[in-house]
Amino acid sequence: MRTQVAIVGAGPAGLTLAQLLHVEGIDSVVIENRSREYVEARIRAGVLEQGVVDLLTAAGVGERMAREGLVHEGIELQFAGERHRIDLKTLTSGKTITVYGQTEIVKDLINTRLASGRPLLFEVDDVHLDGIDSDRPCVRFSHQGTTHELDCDVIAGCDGFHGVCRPTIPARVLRTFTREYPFGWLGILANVAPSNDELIYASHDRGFALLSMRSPQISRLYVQCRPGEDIADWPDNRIWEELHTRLEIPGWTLAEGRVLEKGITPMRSFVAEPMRHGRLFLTGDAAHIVPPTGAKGLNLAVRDVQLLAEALTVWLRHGSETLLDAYSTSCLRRVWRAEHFSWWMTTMLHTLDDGDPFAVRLQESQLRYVVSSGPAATSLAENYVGFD
Ligand code: RFL
Ligand code: PHB
Repeated sequence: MRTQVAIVGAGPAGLTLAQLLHVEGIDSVVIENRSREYVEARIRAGVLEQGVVDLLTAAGVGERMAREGLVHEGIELQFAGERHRIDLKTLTSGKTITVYGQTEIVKDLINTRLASGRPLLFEVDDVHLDGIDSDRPCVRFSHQGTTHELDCDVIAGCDGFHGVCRPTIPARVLRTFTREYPFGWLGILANVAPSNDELIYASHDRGFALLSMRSPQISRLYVQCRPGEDIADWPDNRIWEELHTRLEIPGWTLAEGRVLEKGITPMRSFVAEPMRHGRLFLTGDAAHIVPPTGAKGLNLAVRDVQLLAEALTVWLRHGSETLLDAYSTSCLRRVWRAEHFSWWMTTMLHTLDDGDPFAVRLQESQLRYVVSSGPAATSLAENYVGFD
């Protein structure tokens, strides 16, 4: 087998890259180690920056998103029992965010890919990269009992944090930066209309809570928990009790519904530099992780592949490597902005394990500053809606 771009991983990064390349008439093969059903059911992100919505729309995958996505013009920050609206649209000269599940984006991208007739292989095994230091890289894998060698011009490592691409880069050239947080998020999907029109990020002395949504009928809710907790210790009534305590304010109650899905996510920050080695280009979670508090992970993944698709198009058409050479540096600039913003939102909103009273007062002061100072609110807003 031979292609121009071998894409490892059919998450948002790999599938979006495949579509952007297809629009430019560039060949790719996408290989994914999980099943289509698994990939389409994995509940994760929900908030899209406007620039990401615009990119997906321009790439021809925005039709259902335009119909079903919920455009939000603001978010709410809650602390000390009071809610404060951050008017994203006004503070950013008209930018908004769209609430549309990652599962739905992935389904739309898979349908579009299959309709294009270009290859997308699920349930591949034994993926190995060869020759990333040479100009003849190759991906070996097995699929339905047959082993394959996929020769290509470049490999896009879009295989997430636990993938095989990043570990292929020699340790001596890769520098990694990590921060583990002493808490996790327990998330549920519930069959109930969202109790609020906009997202609520709540700081509470029992821990952070977030009200989000997937549609006018489905709520997505999170509570801060301890890292590595067993989900079995969280029966539904315990989750609802914490959500009521942390989210409710006088005159506002949280409606309950049947829990459709629940899971615990650890919280970490991680960056690998550089995002390129030879003919291997890392994208999305394969290169960086942010804690979900800033809603940046999926957005960063799409922004990476936007740059990569542009760089590959110029190189494959005209032979110029300038953009490819700039890829890692250009991505990392945006990545570190998002890393800082996500860390800042996380430390401002979560209860820290040691309950250090000095840190608690600093958090309160920071929250009051954000909701009472125009420039501070604008800083949050411009980071939240994303930079173009
Ligand atoms: P993915 O989605 O992990 O996809 C990688 C794909 O590669 C496959 N794979 C392999 N394929 C072939 N061979 C191998 N050896 C392979 N190893 C792995 C995997 O099966 C998978 O299909 O990475 P990608 O594409 O970079 O996308 C990143 C996003 O998924 C991630 O950043 C976001 O979900 C993070 N995130 C959020 N991001 C936002 O922008 N806004 C949000 O509101 C938001 N909320 C969240 C989140 C992530 C969460 N969790 C569960 C981590 C909320 C949560 C709870
Ligand atoms: C979500 O809807 O899953 C969501 C929303 C905002 C976040 C993280 C997750 O910051």
